[in-house]
Amino acid sequence: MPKQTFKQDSFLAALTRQWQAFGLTAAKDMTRHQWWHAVSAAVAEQLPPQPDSGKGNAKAKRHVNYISMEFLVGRLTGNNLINLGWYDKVAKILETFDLNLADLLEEEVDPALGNGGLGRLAACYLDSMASVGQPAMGYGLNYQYGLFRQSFVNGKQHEAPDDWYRAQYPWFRHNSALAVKVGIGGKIVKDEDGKSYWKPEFSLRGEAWDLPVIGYRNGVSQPLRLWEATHVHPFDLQKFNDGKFLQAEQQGIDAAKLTKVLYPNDNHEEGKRLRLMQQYFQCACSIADILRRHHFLGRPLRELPDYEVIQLNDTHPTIAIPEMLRILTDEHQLDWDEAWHITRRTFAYTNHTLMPEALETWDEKLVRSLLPRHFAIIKQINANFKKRVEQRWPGDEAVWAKLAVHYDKRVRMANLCVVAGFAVNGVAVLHSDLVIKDLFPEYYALWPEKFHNVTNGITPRRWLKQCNPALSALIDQTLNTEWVTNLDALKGLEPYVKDKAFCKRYRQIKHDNKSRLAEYVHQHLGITLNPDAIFDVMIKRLHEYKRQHLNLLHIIYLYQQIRANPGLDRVPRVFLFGAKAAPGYYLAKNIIFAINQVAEKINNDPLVADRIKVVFIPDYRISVAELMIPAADVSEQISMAGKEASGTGNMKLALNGALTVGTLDGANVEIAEQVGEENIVIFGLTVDEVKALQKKGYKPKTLLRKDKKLKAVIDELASGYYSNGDKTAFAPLLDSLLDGGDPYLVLADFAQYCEAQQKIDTLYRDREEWTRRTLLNTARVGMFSSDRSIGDYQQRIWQATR
Ligand code: 26W
Repeated sequence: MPKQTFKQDSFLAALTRQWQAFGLTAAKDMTRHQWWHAVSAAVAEQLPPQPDSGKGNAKAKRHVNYISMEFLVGRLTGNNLINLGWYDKVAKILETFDLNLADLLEEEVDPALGNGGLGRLAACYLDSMASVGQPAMGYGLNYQYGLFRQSFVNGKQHEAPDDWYRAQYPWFRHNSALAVKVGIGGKIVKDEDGKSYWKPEFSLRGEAWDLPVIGYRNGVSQPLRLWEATHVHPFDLQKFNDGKFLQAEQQGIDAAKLTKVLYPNDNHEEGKRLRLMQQYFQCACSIADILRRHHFLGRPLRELPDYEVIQLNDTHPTIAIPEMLRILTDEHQLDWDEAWHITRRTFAYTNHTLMPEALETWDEKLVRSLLPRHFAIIKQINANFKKRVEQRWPGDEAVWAKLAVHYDKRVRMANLCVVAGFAVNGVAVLHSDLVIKDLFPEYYALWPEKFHNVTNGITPRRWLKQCNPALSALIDQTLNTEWVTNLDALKGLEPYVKDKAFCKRYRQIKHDNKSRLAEYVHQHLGITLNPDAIFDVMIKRLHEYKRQHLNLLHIIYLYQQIRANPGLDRVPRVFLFGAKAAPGYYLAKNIIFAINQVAEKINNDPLVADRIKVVFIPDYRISVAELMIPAADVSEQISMAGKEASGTGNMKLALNGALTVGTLDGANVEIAEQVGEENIVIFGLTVDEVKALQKKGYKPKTLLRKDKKLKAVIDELASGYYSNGDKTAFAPLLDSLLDGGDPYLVLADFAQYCEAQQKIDTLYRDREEWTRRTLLNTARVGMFSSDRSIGDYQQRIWQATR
């Protein structure tokens, strides 16, 4: 496809139409926010119409349908300008109005349509698919409220709704012609021929809102299609005609609630009715759309898997599988075997977590009442599969109890994906091994060919080019090659570890990025940071398994050391946190509170001087990540081994020249392999050691008796020292570590973690050696480009023979 050319005249004309629409008389009367809106809308207007038919895709290259409940795309205007190659041109035009483009871009509210890693990964993958020329559509939900806004009130997390004004978002194209009707509830009835079909109780309307996903300077733009639930007026004609207007309207109001809000859970499933309705609504709209495109192109149904693949981003969109079967059998009159044959070659499933509490299962009553026909289909799948299991493990009820799709009155979504899909993948080598060994060993015995690994990746467009312009410019000048679409080219930086002038510039850029973050912190929190201190960054959702509290215990330990020895020589360190806790996750919120209370004490203790600062940046989101990542010296990746499927923040931080302190978990293992063991600080129990310890019986209290330093830390937390004398303030946290048995082995890894941190301190003192090691991180993490991940998906899953 030809590159998109920027037309200055049309852009200026569009800009004029924008301020006129605001009711103003001149461009200069626009507020900054209006300017951002006008510029974005004027650029959006210049994009070509988005091909949604997928006409270009041939059998040789299947079209990808990436269905995900979450897409954390981040701010779009800057990113789209960069990918289009129009950034400088637009910046120049704005200069003639005395405006700075970078400042304007700060006006954009992040579309926060996701929780954490899974949602951000989906956004990186859309960027890469467009950039490498993989025809694709993203399918998701257009939530009115994204992830809640976080603030701290007396150190405690406070949640406010995130109304991101989607109705006015300039990048949306509303595609009203694509509305889909979706039934819910009701029952199965028989027609005259004795054939049963589904008669829903009521229907909703799904309206398509498209965001453009723009490939990097290749003229490609493909849609991310987000569905909004609305209703047809009058909603219930029967009631309406009976004069029950309000009642008729009420159902409509209920319908529109469906896409109101994103569930703020990450790695915790709640089994809520509205959530299942959201899932089904999204899947029904998306499957209808995929089939509409397929029919439009005149392609026979049985060839669907030759042209289309549906990638399920975790189990959240699993209900798409019975929906496909329902449409093929009930609406297209295919027999079961044929429908099954089509379906099982179309769906592929990515697993993103092994946490038992995150694996979705649904109460059969709920499924039956909302989706009676789908429930019947699931039972059919289950019955057919049971025969297969019976052949392989005759009479073995224990195996069936594990493998069944429907068992004990519950429907298990992960099992449904494995049984009905052609591929299952984990998201890092270690995690994919555990998927086979711990989660699905029997399925692996049945179908070894279904199982794959695709190690996660991140887009270099947003996570280096955009967020770290100074480093990008240095790389441009140094390498003189297009590294943005070929991240392995960063290897070319390796020889520069010996180039003093280069290293000085690399170090200076980090320093400048730290100053930029310090300015933000000062402006928003009134805390002054020293950019010569080590910036130690921990950014990710708040969860016990990620162990933000391990970081906290070490901070307290350091603080105690300084008090015991006021002359202690430690490199000044700023501990920065960014994390949201699910509103119902009591313990996670208690950890936030503890960090904030400890921060308060330490930051105001004159004895500490500048040696430790603790800053919890509120409302962590993509735009804040873009500020923190380029400013990090140290990257905290300290989950209990075996629990973090991959992590992607680890990749972003390493790429931007932070040294990882981490456990051998998720993609840390592969990062260590790439950068070399001297360029990463690994500590802690390995997966095998974790298993062995848990088998042997782990007693945190025994450990506490042996480790005096650790005991002092725990005792001080419990003493009221950080909570104005309130000894119960951190009881949830302390109880989980002690009486609760410390399920994530925080205390067990404490000593090694402190050693690792001491090593960082020592290393940092030798500025040249530090620079060498961080530069080798930047140079050697090219394989974590999401372009490589997409290549792996193509090769191992999407384009593999079926
Ligand atoms: C049903 C509630 C729920 C919601 C979200 C359960 C599970 C999830 C996600 C699967 C959690 C998640 O975001 N997992 C993260 O996925 C990333 C992308 O693969 C990985 O890098 C992270 O390690 C993993 O925690």
